[in-house]
Amino acid sequence: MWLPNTYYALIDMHNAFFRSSHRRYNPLTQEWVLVSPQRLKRPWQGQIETAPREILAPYDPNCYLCPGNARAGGARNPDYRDTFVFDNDFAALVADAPRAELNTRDLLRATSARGICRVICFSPRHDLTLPVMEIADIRRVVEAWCAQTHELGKRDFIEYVQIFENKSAMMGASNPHPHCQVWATDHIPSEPAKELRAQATYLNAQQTCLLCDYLDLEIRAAERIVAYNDHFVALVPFWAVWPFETMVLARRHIGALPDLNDAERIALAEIIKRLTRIFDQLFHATFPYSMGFHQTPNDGMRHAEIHLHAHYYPPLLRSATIRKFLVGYEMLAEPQRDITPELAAKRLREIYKK
Ligand code: H2U
Ligand code: ZN
Repeated sequence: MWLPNTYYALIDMHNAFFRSSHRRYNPLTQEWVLVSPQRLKRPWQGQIETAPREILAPYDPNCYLCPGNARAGGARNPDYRDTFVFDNDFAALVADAPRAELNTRDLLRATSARGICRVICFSPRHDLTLPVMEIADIRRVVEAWCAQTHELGKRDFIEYVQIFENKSAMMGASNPHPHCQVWATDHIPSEPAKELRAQATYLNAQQTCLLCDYLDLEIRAAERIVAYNDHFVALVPFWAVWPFETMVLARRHIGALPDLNDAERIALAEIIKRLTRIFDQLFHATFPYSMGFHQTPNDGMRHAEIHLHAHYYPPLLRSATIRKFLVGYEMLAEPQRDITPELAAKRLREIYKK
């Protein structure tokens, strides 16, 4: 079936085209995803399994993130009251790595990588998670993200500050104590670099921002929006790979976390609480994900193309125990999904309404 160029019109998601196998394009990565909605003959009628929530104590004497406890590196945490930031004792990047550039016929290439890795504890409470924290306390976490971005970003050798959170053991988090990581590097890593290239190409061609335009289309279509407030929108992107993948976009065209004004910092805290609550209610369990922000590099260039956003990549598919793996066809050929992004967004949105 041939589809007309839909640049000015919104595409009709109820078209037969979208009920059968098709590919969707991710303009941020310039990659494709295979969507197979016909494989979902009876969506969501299967049994929903629930995993019992782990009951945690507010303080765990064996936790290396709890206040007053010793860490593996030998340091002892202070008796902190809200957020706490420390240098990762097992940093993936070091600031004094030897500098070199190796290249043999463009086939064997290596370059030095220097950086600073930190851990941010969200709360002194071992048993809290973002969805149950107060908005005022999540706002302190937002402040820590802004402050770390600013502080590490202004170091002369740092070009990019990546903030990310691995939530739950399924995603590789080493500890349930609420925390995230910051890796600041002397280079722009591959994922943000890919997105920056695509955003710059779009800006050059259209003279407008890719994500401003995308957000405008999504607000008008309304089919993939999960939650919103005055300053942020959470949506399942048209090109989502993970079943309940979500993006949080700033409504204003800003590039970096420190650019957020007071109202936006509160709004970011609010939408994070709302989205993570929706996630936890979906399968009545702690919802695992990896999330992180993409923001302006600190390489001294202007970067008018970058629009601040967060990606949430959750692996769960049908229940708290059934997860999606990117294997087989996805490793060898292209990512694939069954449930459409529209259906995923509807399920998430309806949880909020309840
Ligand atoms: P993850 O849960 O996402 O793995 O983050 C925890 C980080 O905490 C991890 O990178 C660090 C690990 O290196 N860590 C310390 O810095 N000190 C410790 O005592 C244990 C863990
Ligand atoms: Zn703890």
